[in-house]
Parts: sequence; C-alpha cells; structure tokens
Amino acid sequence: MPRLLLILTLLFPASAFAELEFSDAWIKNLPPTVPVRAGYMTMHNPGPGTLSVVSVRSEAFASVEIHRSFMQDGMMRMEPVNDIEIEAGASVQLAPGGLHLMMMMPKEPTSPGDEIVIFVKLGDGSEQSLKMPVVK
Ligand SMILES: [Cu+2]
Repeated sequence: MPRLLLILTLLFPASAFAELEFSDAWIKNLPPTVPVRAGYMTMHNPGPGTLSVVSVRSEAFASVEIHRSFMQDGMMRMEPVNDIEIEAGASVQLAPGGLHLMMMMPKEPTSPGDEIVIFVKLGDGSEQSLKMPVVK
C-alpha cells in the first residue's frame, strides 16, 4: 500500500462515509385511530464537514416527513422542512415543540416497547439506519 494512503487510512478509518450519531430516539405512541406519530432524537455530526439530512423513510409507515413546529397567533402549527443541516461538531435536537419526524399512516398499530427501524438519507445519497423505540 502506498505510504500516503496507509497514513490516511490510519488517520481516517471511516473517511469514506460521513456519518451522524443518533441518541435519545423515541416515538410517541398514540392509539390506532390516530394516523400519525411524532418521532424525536438528537443527531450529532462528529465529522469535519457539514452534513445534511434530506429525507427519512421507514417500512413501518407510508411516509415520513421532517417537520418544524412553531407558534403563530398563539397556535402551535407545523410545516415540512426540506432538510436539516448539521455543522461539523454540532448537534441538532428533534424534540417536542420543534423539529420532529412526522410519521404517517403506520402499516400496523404501534405499542410501547416496539422498535421502529428508520433510514436517514444524507445529502450525499448515503443512508443510515437506526431503531426508534415506541414510548407510552
Ligand atoms: Cu408534524
């Protein structure tokens, strides 16, 4: 192996893939009559460059959107956001009252204790998966 490549490989063992770290992931359980769930988590970018989350999908839901909640005229409203940018070394929190995953039309009823697999797509086209526990 050429020496420079060897050094780069030692310095950046996962350099080919920019990856986010996920923590505190959870989905609020709701009764089967409610056709949406909200999902929350913290996303941390440990890498040297900005990463963007462009979409999220899950086989357990017909679709998943990234939403932002905000107050307008004293009412809590929400709207889809195109992407979430996370700067190098920064974290973004998806939490009640702010950014969240809007998970539409569960294919099966959810219950506390379930784990829902989601796929997070980054701006470079790569996907990362994680499990989100359903919480009462
Ligand atoms: Cu929403």
